[in-house]
Amino acid sequence: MYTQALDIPQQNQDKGPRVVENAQYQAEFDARIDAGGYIEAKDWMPEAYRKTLVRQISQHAHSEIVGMLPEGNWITRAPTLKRKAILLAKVQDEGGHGLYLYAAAETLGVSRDELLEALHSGKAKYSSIFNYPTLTWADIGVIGWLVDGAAIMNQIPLCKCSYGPYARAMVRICKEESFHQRQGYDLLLTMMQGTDEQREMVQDAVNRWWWPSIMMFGPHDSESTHSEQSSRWGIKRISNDDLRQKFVDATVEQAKVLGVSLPDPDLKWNAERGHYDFGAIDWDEFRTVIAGHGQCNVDRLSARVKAWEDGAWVREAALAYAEKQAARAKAAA
Ligand code: FAQ
Repeated sequence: MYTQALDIPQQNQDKGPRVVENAQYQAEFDARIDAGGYIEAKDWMPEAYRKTLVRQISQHAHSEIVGMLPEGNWITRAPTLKRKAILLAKVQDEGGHGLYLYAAAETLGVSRDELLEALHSGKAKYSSIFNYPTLTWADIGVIGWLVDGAAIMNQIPLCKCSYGPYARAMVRICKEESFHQRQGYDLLLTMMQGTDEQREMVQDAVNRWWWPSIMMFGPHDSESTHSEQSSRWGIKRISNDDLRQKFVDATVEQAKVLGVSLPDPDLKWNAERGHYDFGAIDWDEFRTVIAGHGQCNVDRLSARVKAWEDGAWVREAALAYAEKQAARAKAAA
């Protein structure tokens, strides 16, 4: 159901006696990767490359649709019609990103049902960041500024990732994420020009979201299980730590313009490195969250499972309609 792949990628038919031919395919694949070229859905690819992409793209897709929940929580409470319309559009965009990404994963020979089953059973990961609660309206601005800001920093290099369908999906996603980041920053600028209470709300939200945003980039390079291989395959173009540093460097300046402080006493400019130094990350917290024990993991997953179950009639109706159309087309032929 819903599979976009027109057929099963070639490597699945090439098991057993055709090892020699696979070696030739492997050489062609390596040469294309080394030349910075793209691999397309119907090209031969090593099984491990395919599996890595299915893992990363599906986790990314899950993050987008789970990521709709913390902000969706505030649509009915947006303070003005303009902010409500912006937030509705943003949350809808995140749903769209999930759809492009599931479609990109499906080109690798997996079905959307399988991917969603992995999310619903807790087998598949989604981004740690979406397991934190949205307590005030300022959280909506801070998600746009910091969470979408971190997402863009991580996703721009993915526009040049070696797998064509993923890279192309990322181009459109990054354009939309850029609007998301700006609307968040604009919301915060407005609040910072308001009352003391509003400024305090912004500062409180920044204090709660800063460290989880820094964790979004994943473990230190030395602890990252997939980085070395993914970089060799041209999936990962910039390492977790380098992206995190780029994000910190850009964000400190934006915080100054906004007039908020960042909750890190060790944050200071290092002229020798030409970067901001920052404090130690609480990796225990990160590990707890990705193991399913963060503040909102249970709520997020149960909301997704409920949405899937409540939507069963839509999927059944769509299938029945498609079958009817196919039967009509056959009868007319
Ligand atoms: N959360 O070896 P690495 C968004 C896992 S989209 C949870 O370094 P890798 C838009 C990792 O999966 C946000 N798990 O892994 C939005 C692996 O576990 P596994 C999502 C994490 O893949 C905004 C293990 O740790 N973006 O925000 C996290 O090479 C606002 C070892 O890590 C993407 O998915 C984490 N933060 O690098 C939506 C971008 N970090 O699979 C709504 C695409 C690491 O072996 C509202 N993904 N892990 O069980 C990537 O770029 C990469 O997958 C990384 C991780 C960089 C996230």
